[in-house]
Amino acid sequence: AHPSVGFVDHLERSNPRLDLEHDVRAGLTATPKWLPPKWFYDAVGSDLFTRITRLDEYYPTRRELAIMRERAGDIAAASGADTLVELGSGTSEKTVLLLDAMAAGDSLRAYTAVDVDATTLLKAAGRLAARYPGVAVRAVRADFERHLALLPRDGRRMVAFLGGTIGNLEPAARRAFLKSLHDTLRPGDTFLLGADLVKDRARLVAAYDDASGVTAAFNRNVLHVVNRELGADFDPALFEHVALFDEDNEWIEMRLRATRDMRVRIPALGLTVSLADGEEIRTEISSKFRREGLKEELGDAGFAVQRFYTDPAGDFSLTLAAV
Ligand code: AVJ
Repeated sequence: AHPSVGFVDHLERSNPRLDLEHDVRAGLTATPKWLPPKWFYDAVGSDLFTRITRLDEYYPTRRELAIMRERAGDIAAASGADTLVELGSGTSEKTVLLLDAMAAGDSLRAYTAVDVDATTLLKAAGRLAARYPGVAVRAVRADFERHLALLPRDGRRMVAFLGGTIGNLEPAARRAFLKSLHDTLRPGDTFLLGADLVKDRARLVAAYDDASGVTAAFNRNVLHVVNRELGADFDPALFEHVALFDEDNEWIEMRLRATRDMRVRIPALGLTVSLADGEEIRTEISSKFRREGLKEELGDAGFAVQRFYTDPAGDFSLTLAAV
């Protein structure tokens, strides 16, 4: 990382291996079976996700970037922020667009990147520190569902949560997240939320079941992770990738469907899991939103929508909300 990047680690005493053991035991002994999406993202999974963002069918990344290109100046001005805090920072180009707009308005003083992965974090923060001399760049290793209260509180902050990642949270977890985020902000601070929108079913499903099978590989990768980390003997090739749109909940569900009866041993858990032919493991939900629903959910958490932006096709949204 760049020498001027301050690093704080709130996950120092956490134990990802224990978390994985807990999740896999809970999810694979439940009916129906499930695994949390956070375990997709080892090095291979992160690389597969990058490839997903470049697929023709996967519009969210491209659309969000288009909105940002068009609106970063307006967002920066409307927020009045001098400090950007980005949750799940990744490596994004979108951040640079926002920071450039804040810098152009002479308001940029600090940037804090928040992510669970130290490597991603330090790479991103290092790059930005070099690009914006004089700006205080911090890298905070933290879990956005647990450590919001520990984020640096100085400056007039805009907290950005982009990419549609909020869609991975179930409604109750989403409410809790928005509430605890609101609790840590002060009047004058703002929240910038990227959220995917409800649209034509066929396009939604295609975005999660691309013709070249990259998303299928991404989905099966969670089984490779469980094999490697917990010594399990899943045969990922025996699972079919399933992506469907749940009309009632308005979310995409990804599942892995067993194509025969099987028993899977997971030595680290002293557990053997039986799957029947056709049985599915739910691996992800990705909620799709409507403008009114976003306004209501943000309102319930104490936020007031200040700006709502979409791309020309109305595929994706950015909402700027005041505390
Ligand atoms: C990174 C959570 C925004 O839900 O669209 C992409 C993950 N899963 N394809 C999404 C994902 C399958 C993505 N998010």
